[in-house]
Amino acid sequence: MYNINETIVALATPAGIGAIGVIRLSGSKAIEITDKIFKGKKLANQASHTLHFGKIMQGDKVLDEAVVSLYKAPKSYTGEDVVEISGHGSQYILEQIINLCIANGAHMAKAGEFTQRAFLNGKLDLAQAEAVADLIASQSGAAQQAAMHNLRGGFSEELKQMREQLIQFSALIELELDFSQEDVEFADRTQLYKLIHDINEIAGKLADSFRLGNVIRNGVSVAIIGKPNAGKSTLLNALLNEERAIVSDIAGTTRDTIEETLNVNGILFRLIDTAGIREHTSDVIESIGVQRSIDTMKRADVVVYLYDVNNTTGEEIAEQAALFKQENMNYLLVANKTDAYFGNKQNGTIYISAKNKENVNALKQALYDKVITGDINTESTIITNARHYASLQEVLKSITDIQAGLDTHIASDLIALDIRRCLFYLGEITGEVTTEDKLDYIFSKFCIGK
Ligand SMILES: Nc1nc2c(ncn2[C@@H]2O[C@H](COP(=O)(O)OP(=O)(O)OP(=O)(O)O)[C@@H](O)[C@H]2O)c(=O)[nH]1
Ligand SMILES: [Mg+2]
Repeated sequence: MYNINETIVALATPAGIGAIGVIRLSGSKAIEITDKIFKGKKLANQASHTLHFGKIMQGDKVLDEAVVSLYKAPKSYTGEDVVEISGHGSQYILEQIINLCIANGAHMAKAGEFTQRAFLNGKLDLAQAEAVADLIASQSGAAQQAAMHNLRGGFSEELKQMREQLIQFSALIELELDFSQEDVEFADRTQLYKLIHDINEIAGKLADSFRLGNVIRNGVSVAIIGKPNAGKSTLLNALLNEERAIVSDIAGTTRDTIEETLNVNGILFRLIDTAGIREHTSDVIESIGVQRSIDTMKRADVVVYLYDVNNTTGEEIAEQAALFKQENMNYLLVANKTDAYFGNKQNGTIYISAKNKENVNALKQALYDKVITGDINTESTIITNARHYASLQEVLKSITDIQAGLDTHIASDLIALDIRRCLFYLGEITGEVTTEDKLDYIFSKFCIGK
């Protein structure tokens, strides 16, 4: 539980050694507290959005030389008075500065508390606040773009407008209930129908974008699976363009899974090299590795089945493919060692030479195409948040009920109920409807200092 009256402090930059480290304070006493430990101009008398050089004093000892940035309420990230102290990036110095702030009345900020205050002060809605966390966590171009789009308002505005229109209808319908004896209709059913139709379309499109959003936000896990010596580790190295995994002509070289990330056109792929799968091995460690490979394969978003084209029969491959299909897996068949192969090529199979890095780019593109259909339109809104997705599903359900109610001319009070349900879930996304517990939960997933 947060106490919004407290002035909070936290390190805003990562812990560790850096050229500078930034400590951030927010709250009504942010400037007063900083004035107590800062030797330079009196900050309380300075204008907002100004920088001040001075000394951070620990009693009469100079602890550090620092630059202080001032943001006065409401023109700051949180909407409160905010001070940022940029000191030298020594963990010791930064800890001491934080301790000084606490000794002078500041409280250590909890995870996400700065952004939660920004939300509570109306600087951001909930979906935007969540986009801040996504932006910080983004590890690829696509993730950054989607988060940035949502931070700038993305779909919030659209949802808010729909919600407001629906509120008007809800009010009119509830008014009808007061006149239920007189059989009047204040709410224009044709207009309501149109609005419901629009909400259905927009919410449906947003919900559909979640599959892609999930890929963008969490990346795609790719298990490289196959028999020993197929060239899986060689392929991992070729994809990464780096000698990451040990390669040898001894079957059973890779024992444990090896995971590395690869960025393809802005999408993050987590490649997992696995131990070659063979049924009969007396080696205990190898058989643990084989079990791990099977588990990895089951969890992966995409399975790359790699085989040595020179010693694998068509029946074997067909059998594998049937197995993947039966398990509903997203898979690619990849034939390796084409440098020593002169036979026929099958449709639907990618032929590569991992050793000579031949056609490896085609495989990268095939991986990308497996998860992304068409271009990622960076300007369109993509839902990346499971919470939003869950709420949108509920919006869509209530819309179906409203529509059915209108079609069958059911009583207004029942329609009013479904509309309220729809309003609730629309409002939940942007935070217009929320509870303190829910907020605490959402913001606790943030990092401290944001
Ligand atoms: N000619 C040829 N040899 C390859 C190719 N790719 C891998 N090899 C060779 O095949 C052998 C096995 O390669 P690895 O990458 O260790 O095979 P793996 O599938 O990881 O094997 P395990 O870890 O034992 O399951 C090595 O001698 C590689 O040099 C290729 O494209 N062409
Ligand atoms: Mg290997």
